[in-house]
Amino acid sequence: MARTALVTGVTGQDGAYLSQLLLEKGYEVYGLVRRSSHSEVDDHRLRWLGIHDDVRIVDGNLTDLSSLIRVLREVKPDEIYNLGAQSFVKASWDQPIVTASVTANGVLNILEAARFEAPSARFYQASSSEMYGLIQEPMQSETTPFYPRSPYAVAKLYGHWITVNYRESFNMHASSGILFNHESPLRGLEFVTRKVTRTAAAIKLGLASKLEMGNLDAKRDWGHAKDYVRAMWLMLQQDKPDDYVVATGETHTVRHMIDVAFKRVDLNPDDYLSINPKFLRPAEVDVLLGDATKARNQLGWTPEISFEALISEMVEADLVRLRRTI
Ligand code: GDR
Repeated sequence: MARTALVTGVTGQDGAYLSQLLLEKGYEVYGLVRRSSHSEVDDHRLRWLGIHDDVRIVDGNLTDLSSLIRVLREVKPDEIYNLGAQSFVKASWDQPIVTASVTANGVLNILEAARFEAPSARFYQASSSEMYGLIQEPMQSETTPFYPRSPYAVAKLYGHWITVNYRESFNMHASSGILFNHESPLRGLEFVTRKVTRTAAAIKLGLASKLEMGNLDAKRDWGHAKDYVRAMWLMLQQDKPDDYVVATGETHTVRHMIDVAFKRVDLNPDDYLSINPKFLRPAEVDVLLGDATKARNQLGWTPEISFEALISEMVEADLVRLRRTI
């Protein structure tokens, strides 16, 4: 019998790559989608990967407990991957209550639904390096204290701890993956890497003439989403649930990332770059650098795609997509 997985946030970057991985492994994959009255399912990422006909879409909403109970009763998953969230850090200052409802309380809702309807399902919570915020150690591991710096990060911290608590209280196989930034051609345009690779490609093709940015000095540990979804799956294959940092162990400034992207199209970013304060944040996370030793030792996980290869792939994909529009 094929194993069954339920993926929340299936239309996002990680949902798409994780679904692809699970389908390759022979799973039946169900994707939770919140439907609104005026829109079709936004499955462009699933289409990009050619798996839109293979993922079974089920309607539900992380803020609606009864919808989650219904879905789990129908799907009876062996594994639940909770990737759904309001995931844009900057937007969490504009919509802090929505962020708390989905990104924090949504985790409680799906854990409650799982406790009643699928108590033996294995559960993955998408936790975030943003929880380290104002970093308390130069390299962040599972034992580094948290110091969240945005409504988003505070909400993720709740999601992390309620997952740990349900594991300890109800003996659930619930794991939390503390993933550092991970990117790909399927990254949303609001995030910094994709904004930059898309703009570099657009300038190269004569479709744009400037790049307006926020804080260029911020440093991030950027990996490839395809590598990171493999770590999610590995966590749920372990005998015991646990928490794991997933990171590359390299950090780069936003400025350096811009240089790498523009070099790929033989342009000098200084000819186009300016700072627009509207992209600055009320409180910033200056630097993140992850220590994934535990994931390496216990899961056998190592990232395979380098930072340069990642940015290069993203610029390349944006050139392809934009050329189609000309
Ligand atoms: P982040 O990702 O907040 O780290 O969270 P993002 O790509 O939005 O920002 C990274 C850093 O770049 C700086 N920056 C800009 N960011 C954006 N979006 N736009 C700009 O113009 C810009 N200029 C500078 C930011 O200030 C920041 O320091 C991501 C999300 O995917 C979260 O959901 C996830 O949990 C974490 O990564 C790990």
